[in-house]
Amino acid sequence: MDPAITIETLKKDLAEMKAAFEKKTFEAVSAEVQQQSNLLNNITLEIAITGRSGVGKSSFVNALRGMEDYAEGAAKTGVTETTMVPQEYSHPTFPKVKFWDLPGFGKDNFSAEEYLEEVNFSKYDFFIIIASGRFTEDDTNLALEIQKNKKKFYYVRSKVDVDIDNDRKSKGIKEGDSDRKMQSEKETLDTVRTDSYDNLKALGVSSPRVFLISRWDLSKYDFPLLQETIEKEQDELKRDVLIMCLPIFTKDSIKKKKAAMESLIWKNAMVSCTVGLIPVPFLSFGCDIAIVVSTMRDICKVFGLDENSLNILANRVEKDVEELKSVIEHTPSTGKITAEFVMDILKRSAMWGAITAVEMVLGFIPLLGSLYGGGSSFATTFYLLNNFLEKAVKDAEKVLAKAAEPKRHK
Ligand SMILES: Nc1nc2c(ncn2[C@@H]2O[C@H](COP(=O)(O)OP(=O)(O)OP(=O)(O)O)[C@@H](O)[C@H]2O)c(=O)[nH]1
Ligand SMILES: [Mg+2]
Repeated sequence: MDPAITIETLKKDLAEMKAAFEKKTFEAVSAEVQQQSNLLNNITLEIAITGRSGVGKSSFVNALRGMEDYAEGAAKTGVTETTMVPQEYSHPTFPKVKFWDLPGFGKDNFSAEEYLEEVNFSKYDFFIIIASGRFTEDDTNLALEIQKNKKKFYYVRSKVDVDIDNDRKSKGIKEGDSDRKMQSEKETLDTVRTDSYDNLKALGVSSPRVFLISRWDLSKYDFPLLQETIEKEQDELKRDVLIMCLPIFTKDSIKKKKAAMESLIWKNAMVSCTVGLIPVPFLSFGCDIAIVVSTMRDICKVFGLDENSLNILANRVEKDVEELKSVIEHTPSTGKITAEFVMDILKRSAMWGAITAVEMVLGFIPLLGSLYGGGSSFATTFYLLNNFLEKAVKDAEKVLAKAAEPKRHK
């Protein structure tokens, strides 16, 4: 693996760690790091999707998981037979992240309080309340009850693609007339937005927030804003998990993922050096290669470079998965990221200069140096993972660009 990262970047990456050590004792940082290092496998995120019957709850769950409604294991849609049992659906690559398809409410004479009790509300991190037309008193009562229980909720207005299509047709705008179509779309979105605000205000909500979405394309309308809003309102660890697991629609989401991973990397590098100090053959330092391997695999998953995520993306943008894979230059498939792969990089000399530099930078945490064999175990792991991250980011940007290219007509 050739160096992809500069010393300046490495120094910047060490800043957060430096700040942590300045604020807290070594023991306190170590304890936190132990807890946070395996973030993606330790922290659960339970997301409740609720709303009246037929508003598109199950469809939204499928869209979040990047699944067709007819795929095996997808939430059943279009059927009105709902039971009072919440259905659990795991994120396709991060199983600790769960989407809960809650039963439709408002038809069984359940009060909001009874409904929430029935669906075991306390386990969810936040709620998404969907309406496909006007919001009703049922929706606002539910929101009020959620708020009473000190949980967050987000109003989502689904099926805006239907509104856009209906308006276009009623104005007599042809499918191919792209200028007028765009103008009409903007007008429809403005109208739906204003209507939803007014509608919720009339129901007594003082400053409503509503996010407009279509299950058919989460990169459009307000889904990216919804994602960003939810992220901002989570505590630090859940926010990082959310950032890591949500789909990439823009370069900005890649940037956010990178920052979250940088924070994870110094923690994982520390743990890798403390767990057992397993000596690496031929080298003068020890580290836990299994942790390095699993962090590299997580990096691939976070940036959508693993087989599963690439297939989901290919499906979403209706492209051949091989076409997307063809632009990946630096990151091996997750199956090839093994202990041998890591050892192989370690044995090559290209990076030793950089590692010496990291060791020098580490002078600011003398204790670290004395604990970890002069700092070289940490420096090596830290360098290796950040270099890998840099490369994954480059590949993720290329995949994003490729996915956005217009489809080739055969
Ligand atoms: N055009 C369009 N159709 C949607 C959208 N979301 C859902 N639908 C359709 O609306 C119908 C109902 O969707 P479901 O996801 O089954 O609704 P639900 O809220 O789970 O319904 P219940 O489980 O019965 O409460 C299905 O035919 C979906 O295909 C959307 O964003 N756009
Ligand atoms: Mg359903």
